[in-house]
Amino acid sequence: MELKAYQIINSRGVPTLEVAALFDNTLITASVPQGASKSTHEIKYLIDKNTKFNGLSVYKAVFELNDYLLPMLKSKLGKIPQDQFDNIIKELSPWGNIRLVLSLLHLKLTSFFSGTPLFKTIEVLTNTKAYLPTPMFNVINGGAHANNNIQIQEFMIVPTGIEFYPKQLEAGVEIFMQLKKLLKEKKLNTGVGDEGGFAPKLKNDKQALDLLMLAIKRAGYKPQEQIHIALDVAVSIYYKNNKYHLKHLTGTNEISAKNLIQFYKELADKYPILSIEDGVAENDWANWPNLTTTLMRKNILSVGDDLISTNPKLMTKAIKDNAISAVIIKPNQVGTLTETFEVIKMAQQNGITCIASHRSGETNDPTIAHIATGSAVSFIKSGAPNRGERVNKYNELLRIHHLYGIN
Ligand code: 2PG
Ligand code: MG
Repeated sequence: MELKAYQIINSRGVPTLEVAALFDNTLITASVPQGASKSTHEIKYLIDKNTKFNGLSVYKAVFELNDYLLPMLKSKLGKIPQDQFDNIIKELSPWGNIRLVLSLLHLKLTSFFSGTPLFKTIEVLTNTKAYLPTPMFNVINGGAHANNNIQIQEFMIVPTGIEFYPKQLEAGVEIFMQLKKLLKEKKLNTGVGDEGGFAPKLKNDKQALDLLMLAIKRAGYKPQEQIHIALDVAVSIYYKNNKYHLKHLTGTNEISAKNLIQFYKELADKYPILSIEDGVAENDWANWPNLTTTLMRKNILSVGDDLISTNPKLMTKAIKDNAISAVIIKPNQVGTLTETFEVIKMAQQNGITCIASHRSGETNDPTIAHIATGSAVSFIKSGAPNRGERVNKYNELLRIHHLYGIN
C-alpha cells in the first residue's frame, strides 16, 4: 500500500485535501469538504494564507501528511478500531482538515480490508440497522450560497409521503424541472447557486415559497401529503445587537427573536413546513428553547446546525436545555468520525432527529451517503438534484439501494 496526500479543488474551485491509498489494482481516496456559512464552533482547517490560490492553498497540510503523519500511521490505517485511531490523530494534529481526511481514509481502509461495503462497516461500528435516509433537495439557494437578494439560505423539498428512495428521487427531479420551467415563464434567472439550486432575484423570500408550491403542484404532487418544505434560514449572519436584520424575509428592518419566532409560526400556517434550521443565531442560545417549543407545537422540527456544530459537548448542553428537536450532522465541523457517531448516538437516544449533511464546498467523495445509511439517520441534505458533486451523493444512495437491497 502506497500512501499519498495532495491538493485538489472543491466545487467552488477552492483548494482542499485528498489522500490516496494505492494498491496494485485498487485506488482508495478520501477528501474533505468546506462550508461557506461556517459556525464559530467548527474546528479550524490548516490553510496556508500566503500568495497561492488567493491564500487558500493547503500545501502545509499536504506536507505534514506526506512527511510525517502518513508514514507514522501507515501500519495502523484500517487496522485498528476507529475510535482508537481517531484518538491518535487528535493527539497528532489540531487541524480539522487533517483529522477528517485521516479519519475518513481509516474508515474506508477498514471497510476495504474487511471486504465489507462502507455503509455496512458503519452499521457495525454504530451498532444500528442500516436504512436509507429521506433526501432533502435544496432547490432554491439564497443567503451565503448565492449572489441574489434571497435571505433564506436553503429552500428544500422533502418527499415525506413517498416511500421508496428511487421514487423520492424521481419526485425531487420532477419538481426541480417544473421549477425551472416556472422561472423561465416568469422571466426569472435559472442560474444556480453553490448547492445547485436556482438563485433568482425575487420580490421577497415568500415569493420563493409560492414558486415552490406551484412547482410541486405542477409536477403532480400533493403538498403536505407527499411533499414538505424544509428551510435553512441560517440566521447567524443576520444577527446584530440582539436583533435580526431580515427585511427581505420579514418585511421589517429589524426584528426581535420573539417576533421572528412568531413570524415562523405564521409562515407554518400557510406552507407545509417540515423543519426550520438555524431559526435563531448560534450565539443567541437563550432563545433556542422558546423557538423549539413553539415549532414543536406546530409539528415542525427545530434544527440546530451552527448551534451544535456536530460537537458532543454542545449536544449535551442542547439536550439539557431542550434547545433543539433535530440536528445537522457534518463530520467536518468536528473533525473525526468517532465524534460524529457520538453525536448521532446522543441524538438517537434522546429523540432528536438527525439530518446528515454535505457542505456547500464539496468534493465527489460520497461518504456522507454511507454515514447517513449506516448510522440510520432520518434525512440527508446534499443540495439540488443538479451538479456532479451533489448528485454523486444521491446516486450513491441509489447504488446502495440497487446493489445491496437497502430501503
Ligand atoms: C448548511 C450548509 C450545508 P455550508 O448551512 O447547512 O448546506 O452550508 O456548508 O455553507 O455551511
Ligand atoms: Mg445549515
